[in-house]
Amino acid sequence: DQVVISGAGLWTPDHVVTNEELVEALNAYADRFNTENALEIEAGRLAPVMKSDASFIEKASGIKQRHVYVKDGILDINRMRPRIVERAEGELSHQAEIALHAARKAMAAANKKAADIDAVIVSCAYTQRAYPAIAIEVQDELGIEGFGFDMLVACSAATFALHRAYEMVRSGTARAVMVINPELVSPQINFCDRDSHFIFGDVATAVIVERGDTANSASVFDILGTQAQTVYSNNIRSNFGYMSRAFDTDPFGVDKLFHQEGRAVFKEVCPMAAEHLSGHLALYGFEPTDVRRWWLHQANINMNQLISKKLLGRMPDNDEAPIVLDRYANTASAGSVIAFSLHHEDLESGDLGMLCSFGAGYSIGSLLLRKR
Ligand code: CO8
Repeated sequence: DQVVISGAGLWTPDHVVTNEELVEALNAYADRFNTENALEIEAGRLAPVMKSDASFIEKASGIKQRHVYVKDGILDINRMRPRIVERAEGELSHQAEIALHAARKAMAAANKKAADIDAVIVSCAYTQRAYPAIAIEVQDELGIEGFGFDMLVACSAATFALHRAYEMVRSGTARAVMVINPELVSPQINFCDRDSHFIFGDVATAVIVERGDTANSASVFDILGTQAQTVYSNNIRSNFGYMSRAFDTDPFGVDKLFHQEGRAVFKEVCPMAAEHLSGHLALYGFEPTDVRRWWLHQANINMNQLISKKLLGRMPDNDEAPIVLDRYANTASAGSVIAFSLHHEDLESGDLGMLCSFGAGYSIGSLLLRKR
């Protein structure tokens, strides 16, 4: 009754926004805002818009650029958000479209047809609507019989969905499960805020989880075990939700967008993640030094280095703990799956790997994998 990961798919949006482009737009916006509101700012009744700095961004985060689904509008100082055309109800939704790109790649990698798959989970930081589930739309497009559902766990949406897929296959509910993470997060970024305008990018990832005895792809990983942990924190929040319409506050206010206490998150999450990972390994009689590859959550390079240092007692190299956030930025839950997608084919039979997410919630999720 071994459960395996037999294929992964990665879809990267065509459009790139560099740190320099983002900073130029925010600084032009800040200049205009601060000039137009000089009197109010001077009197202390309005806060100035603070300017950003590309070298700060790279040093503080490791991010050099991000891919976005739609670039138009993001750098327009009269808009400061992507311009995405709403589609009619009969058309394929934006999020289902990017989910499908990744799903088809994962099916090809795992050597699976629609008829081999019994369930679809779409799991990400935001879904573009409440219902019908994006997963059911994707299931229909792919011609998969069975069932689908959406789930939201912010940064740990991908790992927590893989956990559910593992349980579904293990219990016999499904022969194979498609887990998709269409992280279309750019509409939730406050591009006017220097603290967070640089953090995120869009992407879609997908993974096939199936029974070990049906797996027939080039790269198969046994799932040795899954572990999860959540601890409530207000330090990373988005207050956007279906209640906004009823509140007598601005339904588009900045508190409805991603905001965080980045320093506090850094301090609190790093030790939690390191302890979680060593605890997960200890359950199976392994030490951190037994792990050949770490596919870590991609939020901040300094965070990953600190966690790895706590685990290994030294800095890992890019072969042990690949970093993808220089190119992709933080892609909410998909970061560790991007790292897995791009860096798993070289592993040898018996090599151990750890896939792990950590972030908003707080939430931590991990899967201990072994190459067949
Ligand atoms: N340019 C210039 N200066 C800046 C900028 C900027 N862009 N941004 C901040 N500064 C200033 C600050 O204002 C501060 O000034 P002062 O000292 O005068 O107050 C100074 O630089 C130092 O700021 P920080 O202390 O905040 O700088 P840090 O070194 O801590 O770096 C980071 C900031 C990069 C945010 C860092 O704290 C970090 O990465 N923390 C961890 C964050 C994290 O992991 N968050 C989880 C993200 S949530 C997630 O992954 C998924 C959520 C769901 C998706 C949402 C999609 C939209």
